[in-house]
Amino acid sequence: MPKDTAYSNNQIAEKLKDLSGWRVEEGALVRNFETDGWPTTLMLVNMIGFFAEAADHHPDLAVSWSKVAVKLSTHSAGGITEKDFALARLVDQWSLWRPESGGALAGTPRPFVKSGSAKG
Ligand code: H2B
Repeated sequence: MPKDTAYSNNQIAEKLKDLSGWRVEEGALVRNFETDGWPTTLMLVNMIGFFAEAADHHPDLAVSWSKVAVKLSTHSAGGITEKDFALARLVDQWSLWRPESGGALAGTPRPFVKSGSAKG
């Protein structure tokens, strides 16, 4: 399957099994995050923005004080493609990353970024 071809609903449902936290809404892959406030929200937005630009694939972001909603679709394909799944995996991997416990890095004591509810 070329990476620019939109997946069928069945293919998307199958691939979502390996990507918990994401859902399909209005033809896009969507995930919500919650943060401990505006500074963390902006850090998260910038991190996603960095990957998006490096990848040349850009999500829609809905940003409020302690919430970031990430919406991924491939405009040129008119649907959800492997590009969207690839970027979703990157966002998941790094937005929820924390240092391993017992390692050299203590990790922030703040709530920082966590998975948000589907209601936004
Ligand atoms: N992002 C998304 N989400 N869909 C696209 O079709 C798309 C994109 N196209 N980022 C890219 C940029 C294209 O416009 C450039 C020229 O590569």
